[in-house]
Amino acid sequence: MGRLRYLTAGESHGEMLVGILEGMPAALSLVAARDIDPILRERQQGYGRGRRQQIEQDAARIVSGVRNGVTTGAPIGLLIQNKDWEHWKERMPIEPTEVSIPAVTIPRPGHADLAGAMKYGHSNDLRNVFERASARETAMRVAIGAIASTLLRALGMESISYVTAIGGIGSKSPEDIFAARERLAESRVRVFDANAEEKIIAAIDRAKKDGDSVGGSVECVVRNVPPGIGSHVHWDRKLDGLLAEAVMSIQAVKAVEIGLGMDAAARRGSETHDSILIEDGRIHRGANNAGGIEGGMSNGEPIVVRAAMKPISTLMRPLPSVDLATGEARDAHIERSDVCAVPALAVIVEQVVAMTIASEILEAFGGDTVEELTNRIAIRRQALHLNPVKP
Ligand code: EPS
Repeated sequence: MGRLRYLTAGESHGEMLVGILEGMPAALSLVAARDIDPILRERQQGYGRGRRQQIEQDAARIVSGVRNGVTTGAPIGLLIQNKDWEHWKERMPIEPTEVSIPAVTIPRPGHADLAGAMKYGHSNDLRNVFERASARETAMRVAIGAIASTLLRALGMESISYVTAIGGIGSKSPEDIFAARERLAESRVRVFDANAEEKIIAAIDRAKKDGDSVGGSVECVVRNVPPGIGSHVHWDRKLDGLLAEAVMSIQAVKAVEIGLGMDAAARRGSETHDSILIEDGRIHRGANNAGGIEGGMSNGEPIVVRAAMKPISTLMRPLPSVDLATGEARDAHIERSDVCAVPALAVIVEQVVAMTIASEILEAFGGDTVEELTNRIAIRRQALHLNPVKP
């Protein structure tokens, strides 16, 4: 369930995205330009993105809940302007208008267009569906997640996210991913493996030339998460379930894995479970196939979450569809879009994972100030320094 709540509002080509984050403790140092905007810029990166990312320079404006660079404990209000709105004012009016607005009536297979039209009665203009369905909304989720990440860092945690495959081309990760972090900043597709990068870029170029798109997969790791967040006692308190929901809710995500994930199905138990070892009174694990979660609770090992993204559904060489205005068979609507947004997905997954973990930390440890939270987490960590059993 968690103690952090948030809401987002806003359309892709509306005036702005709006967010409210409720439940952050007081006394967290928070500066948008330092803690949020660099991550918003990371979300805009990646080879294969469309022209929109050249128009936008996403930056968050904090409008409440922070005073003199420090959280007060009140709800944090956030705004992100859509620069592109300047070009869309006439097509996205809030007030009734006499100006005729061109309608989109041919749904794109894979997009929210058709299902949203059937649900909300928008078959006369699918824009009423896809403006909100657009992954532009993830800019606000990332801004809110960046605040959660700031809290996690203040509590001694660290996260990383990277691309593991695009268009079926896999990228290998080094042994120590945190030490190799710099390599991700140098990569145009957020991979560790420079050979894979070249092949991936060629695949994106080929897809673009063919009027097509590509998907891929990403991985996110958070280390130093205290043990015992989430719970085994009830289905809706399980950390893996909460992470799966948060990550699966990201636009275009079709699968979520924790630790070994799908690979565990083909293994024997002895090859799957992580031995429990003790050294100098400290418990540690032989491996981390569980991805840091056992019984729906964090076990102190790094949390490992993976997600798979389908290829973007707007195709410049469109698939067959139907014009909902006439009932005629037509090619699907074409809208400016990306060929590949998998590097952006990595950033988004990292921030929604941070949001879920921060929320569950607050649920488990309570605390109205960062200091209270820090002290309570320290007590939990102590609990694991077992003394070897003496007769
Ligand atoms: C996005 C902005 C959008 C798309 C993308 C995500 O910009 P525009 O529609 O103006 O080109 O690039 O949205 C989609 C792929 C989609 O299907 O809606 C962003 O900022 O992430």
